Amino acid sequence: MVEALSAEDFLRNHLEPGRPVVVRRALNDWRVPPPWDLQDLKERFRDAEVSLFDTLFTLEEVATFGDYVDEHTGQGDAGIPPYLRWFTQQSHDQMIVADDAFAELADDWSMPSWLPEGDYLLPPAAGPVNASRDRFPARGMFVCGQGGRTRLHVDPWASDACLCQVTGRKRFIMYGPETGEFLTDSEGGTVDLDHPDESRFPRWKQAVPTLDEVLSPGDAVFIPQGWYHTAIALDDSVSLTWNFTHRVHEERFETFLRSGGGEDPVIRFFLEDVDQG
Ligand SMILES: O=C(O)CCC(=O)C(=O)O
Ligand SMILES: [Fe+2]
Repeated sequence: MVEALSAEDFLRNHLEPGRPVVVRRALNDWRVPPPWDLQDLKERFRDAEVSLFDTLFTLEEVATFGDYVDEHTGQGDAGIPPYLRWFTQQSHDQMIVADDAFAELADDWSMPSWLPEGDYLLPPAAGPVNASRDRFPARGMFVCGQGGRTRLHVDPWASDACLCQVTGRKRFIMYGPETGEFLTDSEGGTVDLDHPDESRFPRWKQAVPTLDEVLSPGDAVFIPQGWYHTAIALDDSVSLTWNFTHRVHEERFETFLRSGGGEDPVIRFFLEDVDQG
């Protein structure tokens, strides 16, 4: 956890070696600094269609933004609410997109200053890009009521990720790639830390998290590729997040593409757009 981070420090000590970091008050210079008001977002996006997911990435339901906020926030009930993940376009057949909402919010925020401005392979871009304006894979607004969670997983596409906390507190727990032998089974399953199946993951307790922090509005976290992570909303929560691959990880990305990653619809969406000029 750090209070400030330079671009050079981030590149050398976090992005290149793949080390996570939470940066406190990383978002204070936004035109609209966090906390963002969930009721205000509800007024703006009330009738927009959004996708609701389970505690991982299974789509469960389509709702309106307003109905989700009315039904699943503000109460702090005992159950686990569905998780609203509203992604901008990242594949050709995606029906529900957050592009209009992101366009409307584009002036309000920007990527943390320590993230690279350019030299990305994913999304491929010659010049500078910013997740507040440009498409990135898994770029989305994530909303969930208190108690909502994302179960333990590793992000796809051999990519890194950034998450900006804009409303409420969220506990974020991360385990290094080397703990995979304890957290996964031979079928590629990952342990559910809320209901660990001891027969499938007999040694899961041997995995020790490297990072276990509560994000507050204004904090940002860097999630390096290969790190297992899980998140639990301690309050009604809103986050902005996106994935990316920078040129320093060219070899890793090429290996991913060669081993079948190039067939992934998200990868095709981003890489083909470039081919079309
Ligand atoms: O904030 C969360 O719920 C976790 C987000 C995340 O890790 C993801 O969407 O890949
Ligand atoms: Fe993730």
